[in-house]
Amino acid sequence: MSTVIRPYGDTTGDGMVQLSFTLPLSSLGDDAKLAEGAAAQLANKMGMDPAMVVHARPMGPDFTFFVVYGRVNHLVEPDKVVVVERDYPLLSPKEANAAIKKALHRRLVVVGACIGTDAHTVGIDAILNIKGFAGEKGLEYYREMRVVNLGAQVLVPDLVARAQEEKADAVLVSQVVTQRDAHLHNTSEMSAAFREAYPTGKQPLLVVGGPRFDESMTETLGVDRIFAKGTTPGEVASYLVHRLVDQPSNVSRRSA
Ligand code: B12
Repeated sequence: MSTVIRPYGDTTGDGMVQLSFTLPLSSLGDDAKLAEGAAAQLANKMGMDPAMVVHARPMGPDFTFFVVYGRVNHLVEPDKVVVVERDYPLLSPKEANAAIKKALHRRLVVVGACIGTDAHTVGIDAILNIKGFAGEKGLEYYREMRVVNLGAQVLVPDLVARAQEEKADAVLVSQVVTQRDAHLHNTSEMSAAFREAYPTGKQPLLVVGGPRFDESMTETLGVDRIFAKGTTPGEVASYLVHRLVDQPSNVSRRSA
């Protein structure tokens, strides 16, 4: 039988949630009451009842940031939640190296970059740099991988050209800035450029990552895999081995 749960605030299942947003309204001086009323109205329309404005802070003369606390009646059905599960085994660096050596007889080539105007390199470096992330070494530590990290603000044509020059097996792209869906537009542009530059079925494995990606959007964005926040290098290395070494069709499409 499926279970339902509700948010927890003061007592179990009381439905209390907290919401924050900004409205283009002044809350300075006499404007304060109207601005708070507008915030409560929005929260009411979103299903919060009662909606208590617990914080209102002017953001300059014409904008106000609000925090609203209140009750919602929506039920959460955990059984109906759909998530992208890891569908490959987690390997140690030793296991990954051994699998690559045995199947490819050469090093697996990984080209990484942060594309567009995005200068947030900490995420891609966490995956690629030898020092790694969360206690795991990055892909540079893997003896059987050759990592080319192009850094920040790489233009898509330059990424494609370098991937071709390096004979990349996999291209790893990071996108952290999400303003105006830049991460989605840049990723779609990148995958389209690879489709155009390579013969069908010969392009490198395209992997994208960043904290605000929806992992289920691979088809929409034209990439093979999406990694979201909290990804560790070991997960990425294991995925690359799974796709490029364990699945023979992928090996041949790239070694041609
Ligand atoms: C550090 C930082 C910076 C540094 C970046 C330094 C650097 N060399 O990277 C500096 C100061 C330069 C900076 C600048 C800016 N920043 Co900034 N920055 C941050 C901050 C504080 C931390 C990001 C970070 O390093 N996280 C740690 C890493 C390890 O986490 P991660 O990126 O999520 O990566 C993990 C996963 O997502 C995943 N992953 C990520 N990429 C990839 C790729 C692959 C292939 C894979 C497999 C996995 C993967 O694996 C990683 C490990 O688990 C965030 C806020 C925050 N707390 O997150 C804001 C933030 C990202 N910045 C922001 C903004 C707005 C800016 C600026 C526009 C500010 C400005 N007005 O100038 C500029 C933009 C510069 C530019 N051109 O990109 C916003 C973005 C908002 C949005 N909606 O897009 C944030 C969210 C802050 C905020 N709350 O407003 N920033």
